[in-house]
Amino acid sequence: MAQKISLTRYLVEKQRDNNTIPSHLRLLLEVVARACKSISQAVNKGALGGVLGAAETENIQGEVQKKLDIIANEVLIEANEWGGHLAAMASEEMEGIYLVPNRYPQGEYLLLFDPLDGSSNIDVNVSIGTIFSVLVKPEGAGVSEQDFLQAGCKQVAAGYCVYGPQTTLVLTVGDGVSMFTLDREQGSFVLTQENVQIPADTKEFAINMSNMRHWAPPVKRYVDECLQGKEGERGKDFNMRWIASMVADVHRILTRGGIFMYPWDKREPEKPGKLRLMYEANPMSWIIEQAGGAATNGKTRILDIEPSKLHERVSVILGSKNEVDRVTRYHAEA
Ligand code: P6P
Repeated sequence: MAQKISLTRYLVEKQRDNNTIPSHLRLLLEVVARACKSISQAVNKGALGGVLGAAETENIQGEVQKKLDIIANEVLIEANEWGGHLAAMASEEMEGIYLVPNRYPQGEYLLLFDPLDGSSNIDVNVSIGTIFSVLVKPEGAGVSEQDFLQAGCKQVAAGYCVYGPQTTLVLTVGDGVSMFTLDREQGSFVLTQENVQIPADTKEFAINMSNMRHWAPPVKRYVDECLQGKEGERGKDFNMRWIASMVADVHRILTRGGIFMYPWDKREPEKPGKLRLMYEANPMSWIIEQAGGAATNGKTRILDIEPSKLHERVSVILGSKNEVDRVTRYHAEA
């Protein structure tokens, strides 16, 4: 039986191989993974842990927070603030950045996260997840929100942990995508897939169809062609999935291909999209690109977008490269 490679061994060997992962980054990733294990435990308790349902608070997006949103956020803050690897953190659940308290050493990295993405699925026992992104703090004294406003191509690590039938951590540090499955008996993440590759073509699309009447014409054109099946322009039938949990939809696409779309729509025309650039679209887009896929906002490569606000939103089209290229081309032709 093949020897089990733990996440710790994987990261140590990456650090040993020409320092692909500097020691402080390795510590950061191990701490985040440990926090994800704690979140997984809390999620798995469900009603037994008294953690379901809404808290009496709203986040910066004006969304009612779930108790587990707050728990997951606190777990990530408490796990990461003491290690000396971070200067500050930013979260979907916090309006401003969180500075590492002065009683702890300050590090060179910035950690951004959506502590529990897809939280509308928590109470109905459908997969949810944690998304994280790591940037390097620019030179200079102190740290401010401005330091976080870096394009996604500047990330040094990105990943997510999906809390589903398995708890799986997916990670890239810029040399491909690896997957680690939580071995609950050992209490550690074990390498279960390396060099993940997304098929360039697919027959499966993911979008919330109830918004169809609000879409821009290029998106409607693409989905209509998928629905026409083999009698139509595409000459093949398509399947549709929508889990309403980006982490779960992206994990399926990494595993068997597909295209995920949460595009701009005319319900709130001033908003570029629903999903957040810094801690949802950027980490997921890097992972998708590292696995041979593509990610645009319909017009621009998501990783090239220069952010102007910490919580800014973006239109997301990502997954199998040939399909994303097609939707992007339809936007250019519109
Ligand atoms: P809708 C979850 O709230 C989320 O941010 C993503 O994880 C998911 O893809 C999307 O929103 C679902 O949105 O409008 O279909 O409920």
